[in-house]
Amino acid sequence: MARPRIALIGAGQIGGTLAHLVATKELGDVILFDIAEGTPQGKALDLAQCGPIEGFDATLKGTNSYEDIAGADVCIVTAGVPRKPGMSRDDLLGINLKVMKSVGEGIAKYAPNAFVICITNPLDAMVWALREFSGLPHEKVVGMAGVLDAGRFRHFLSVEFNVSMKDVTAFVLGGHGDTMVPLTRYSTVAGIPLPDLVEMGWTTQEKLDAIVQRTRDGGAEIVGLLKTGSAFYAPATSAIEMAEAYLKDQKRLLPCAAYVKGAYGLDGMYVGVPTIIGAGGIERVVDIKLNADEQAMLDKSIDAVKGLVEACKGIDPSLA
Ligand code: A3D
Repeated sequence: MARPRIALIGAGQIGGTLAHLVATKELGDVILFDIAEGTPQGKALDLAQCGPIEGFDATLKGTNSYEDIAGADVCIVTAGVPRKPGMSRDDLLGINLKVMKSVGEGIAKYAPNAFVICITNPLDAMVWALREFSGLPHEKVVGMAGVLDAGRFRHFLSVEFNVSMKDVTAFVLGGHGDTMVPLTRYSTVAGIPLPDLVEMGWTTQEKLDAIVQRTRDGGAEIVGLLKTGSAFYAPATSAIEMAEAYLKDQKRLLPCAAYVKGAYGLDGMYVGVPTIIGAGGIERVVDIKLNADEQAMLDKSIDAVKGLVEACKGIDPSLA
């Protein structure tokens, strides 16, 4: 059987890291696309030369032509601009919306059967716009944010508790922004929920609240340190987990920015929710029970996403 074809639209910091991960994990052959001439070609050649040393079998091709993504099984989209210090994700909306239009049209023409994972910010609005521009089925177009946000939460918790990161699970809902909702009740150390760990004296409510806030600000903390762009290693590895779940039909339960119609009382919008990813793409949106406080936080986050979607419609009337 031929190797899967994985198209990476955007060959910047995340795109290059994605290409390396796809090759080392032997998930398939890589097509690295970018509008910058020479960048995808140079990165693809550099990475291909890791092959004999790392011992992977994968071809890597850099291109400036959408024709080369033809027949891709997975497309991971990072095209656009990242944040600089002092910028919010929402400041990127105008520029990245135009990018989503060209990317969506390219995918529709050359890779209409692909599972598409969007990473470009502001995430929840961009994945919605990308789906609109591409016209692909909703279950095949999804945004990466929850896996990363949960990964950040799990990392901070494992340091606080001095336990293996492998034993920490975490749940994050809502939009990928300041209003994201890390759910402590559904986050655990090997099944013990965080509120119980507070009662057991493993941490205090104040420390837990500070970790929740640090998770919400996790992207900005890295932007502030890097100064020239935003996080790229963990965002890339998070998208790879989703791509692998699709390619290997793993039926993983992963938090993603998925199209939600019915669940959580929503009437068709993209927002971060727990999902099952398998060969069908987003096979199920998991509608967990929220208490009044959690629902209020989610409602606030949903309102923030709706505001961004309306702003997109204002910029590009074809989306209205
Ligand atoms: P960067 O290293 O600048 O790479 C972006 C690439 O996109 C560059 O190589 C550009 O040349 C290319 N590009 C620009 N316009 C187009 C176009 N029309 N078609 C094709 N390629 C184009 O950025 P990055 O890789 O660090 O980040 C990429 C995106 O991911 C940004 O929007 C970030 O804000 C976003 N991001 C999201 C998360 C989430 O958790 C959702 C995390 C980190 C970054």
